[in-house]
Parts: sequence; C-alpha cells; structure tokens
Amino acid sequence: MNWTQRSHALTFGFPVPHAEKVPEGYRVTWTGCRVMGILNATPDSFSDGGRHLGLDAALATARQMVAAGVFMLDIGGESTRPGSEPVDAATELDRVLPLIRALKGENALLSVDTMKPEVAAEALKAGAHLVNDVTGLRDPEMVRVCAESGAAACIMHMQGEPRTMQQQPTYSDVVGEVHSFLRGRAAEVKAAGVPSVLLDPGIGFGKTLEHNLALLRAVGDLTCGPDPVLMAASRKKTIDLIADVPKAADRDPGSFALHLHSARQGAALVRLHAAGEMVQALKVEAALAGSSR
Ligand code: HH2
Repeated sequence: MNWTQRSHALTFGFPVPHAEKVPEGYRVTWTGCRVMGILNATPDSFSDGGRHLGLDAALATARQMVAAGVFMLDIGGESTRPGSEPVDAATELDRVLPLIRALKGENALLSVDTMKPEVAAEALKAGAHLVNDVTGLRDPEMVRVCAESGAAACIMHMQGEPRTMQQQPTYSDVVGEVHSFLRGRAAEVKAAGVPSVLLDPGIGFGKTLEHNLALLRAVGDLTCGPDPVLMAASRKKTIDLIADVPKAADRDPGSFALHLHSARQGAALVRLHAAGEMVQALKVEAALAGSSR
C-alpha cells in the first residue's frame, strides 16, 4: 500500500465538517495526506506577522484556502517563533474569536493554535473543533478542556519554551526521545478522555538543524503507529540553513519539498502558509504515485 491509500481518522465528541456518526462520536476519515492552512492573526509571526490582522484580509485568505481544497485551518493569536514574547489570554481571544465565529460555517475543520486552556475553551465554544497546543497539552487543564468538550488535540513536542528553546537544545537520541514522548503523551491524554490526537514532532521547537533533519528523515517511524501525524515545517529556519533563504516568505519551495517528503512517509496532515499551493502539489504527487487524489 502506498501513502495515497493509507487511511487516517480523527474522532470528535460533537459534529464537525466531513464527519460521520459512529458509536464513539463523530469520525472524519481520509486517505493520503491533507493540508492544514496557517492563519496567524498576530502582528509578530515570523513569516506572515501582520498580514492577517484585519478581519477582512484574514477571512479572504481563509476562504481562498478552503476553495483550494484545504482540509483544516489553524487559527493562531500568539506567535511561538523562537524568542517571541507571550501575550495575555484577552489579547489572544480578541484576535482569534472573530475569525472562528466567521469561519465556523465553512467546509473545513477549524483548529485553534494556543497554549492557554482558557483560550482553547472559548475558541471551542465559538466553533473551533481541534486544539493545537505546541506544549503537548502540558497543562492538565488543557487536557480537561479537550476531554470535556470532545475536541481532538494536536500534541506537539517542544524542548523548553519559545522564548529560550533555541539557545542550547540537547538530546542523546532525538528521534527516540521525541517519538516516545509523543506516543506516551497520546496514550495519557486519550486515557483522560480526549477523543483523538494528532502527533507532531515539532520541527524547530528546541532543535538544531541536525535534530530537525533526523526527525524529518524518520517520519516513517512515527507514521507506523495508530495516531495520524502532522508535519509542520513551513518557512522555518531549517530551510534557510539548508538552502540559504534568509527571508521567511521566500521559503515556500523548500516547504513544499519537506512536506511532500513527509506525505510520502505517511504523514496524514501537513501545515503550511502556502496551503492552497500545497494542495496542488499533493494532487500531482498522488497522481504520480498512481492515485487520482
Ligand atoms: N509551528 C508554529 C506554530 N504552531 N503548531 C504545530 N502543531 N506544529 C508546528 O510546528 C507549529 C505550530 C510556528 O509557525 P507559525 O505559526 O508560522 O509562526 P508563529 O509561531 O511565529 O506565529
């Protein structure tokens, strides 16, 4: 079976776009690799900071993505780039809630990219379906919010915290440590009642170029497991270090290469700024692999 035929699923405790009712809740299933489009309503994100601050501009981008076949939108109100300063919950909510409310009728899953349980809780009430927490649901309150609402969650691996994580990342076996953290955390949060999870090795979060390359080369070891895998390296510094592209907005070609590689290794979802373009790239890649999707 090649990557285009592999089937993936996420289960939710409430109805979501594309879902069918199953005894455990509402299940979304797909084959091959789908795209999560990045929508940062922030002034300081490393590549698209300030681009989507106006509601109309953000909605236009989001709707273009959905029209292009993007499966899930990831809406964020706080930058987590290396060195970023935290923002308070009220500021984050002011940035993400209008977008979630305006997009909840669209034919796409909505993810909220937040580390704060209070932001996640309000975002879910406003219409978000999945919580993307770069701390791997470190805060027990985040696990409770997801479990009680029936939201799916993305568990990402990060060493340290955004402000300082790139100062001196160290591992003795980066692939072994990251994969066992993700599998362990998935088992714990599902046992606590979160209906389903995505796993993400967290490219660039407390990792050197060598660490990131090792994780990218080993995606296939993570995608062998039962939980769908999300890969998210869009426009990241890794691409600059490989291909000498200092400006983040110029890194889409490298982003397509990294995520096509991840798709071929069985990733269920890839997170990109140039999300509609990635849908096109995946369709071509799938056709070459012998599938029409
Ligand atoms: N990376 C960023 C933000 N959220 N979520 C997951 N699951 N995985 C990631 O690798 C990830 C993420 C950082 O990228 P971006 O959103 O473009 O920038 P910023 O944090 O500066 O807003």
